Amino acid sequence: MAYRASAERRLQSANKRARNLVLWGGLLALACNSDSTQPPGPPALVSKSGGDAQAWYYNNPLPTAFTVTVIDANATAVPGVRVDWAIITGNGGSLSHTVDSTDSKGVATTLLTLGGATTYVVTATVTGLPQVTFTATAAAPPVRDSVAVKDNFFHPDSVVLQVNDTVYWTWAGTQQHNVTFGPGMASATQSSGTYSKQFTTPGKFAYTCTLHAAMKGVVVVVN
Ligand SMILES: [Cu+2]
Repeated sequence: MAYRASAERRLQSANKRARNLVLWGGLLALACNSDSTQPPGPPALVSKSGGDAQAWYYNNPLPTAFTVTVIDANATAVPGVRVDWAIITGNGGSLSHTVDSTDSKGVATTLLTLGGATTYVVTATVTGLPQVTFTATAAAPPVRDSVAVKDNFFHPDSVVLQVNDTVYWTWAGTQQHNVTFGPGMASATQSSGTYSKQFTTPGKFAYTCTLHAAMKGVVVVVN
């Protein structure tokens, strides 16, 4: 009986060692598979990785570039692949690149500037692979925007308007607040009333209430 028990213990212990060996072998195999020094194979897939389906304003660059990623059959990024970009719908639009080459992460980009059309279709082509299609739409920017100064937030906290137009802030809370873009570009600190400012250059202009650091807003001025 004692002999049998000790034989079982030896067997269990041998099984444990065998399981450990299998486990380590598996981990080693995984480590070898993820060897990143393996050069990528030929391009197998082009996929969209950013910028599709933006709605923006006539005659302005989109906020985000169109981006594609090229991978091989093992999903490894392929650098140095030629990507041709073309506008197939959209009069007056233009692209920052009509030819780009994928970078070390397999990524190629182009930035579309909208023209006077309302709908745009842009293709990304890698020879021998299915084409990828991006869309964008354009509309006229708002000509005037109003912002409520509340306790303790701006509503809305982001507005878009066309260059040379004006934003109007109206105090709508009970506490004191201000609209401050920076030195020499600020409203009074007040609990009622209005403030307005004309914007004569395109860009993104952030502002805050200096009494309440969490009160933040931005004015986006487009062409
Ligand atoms: Cu405030």
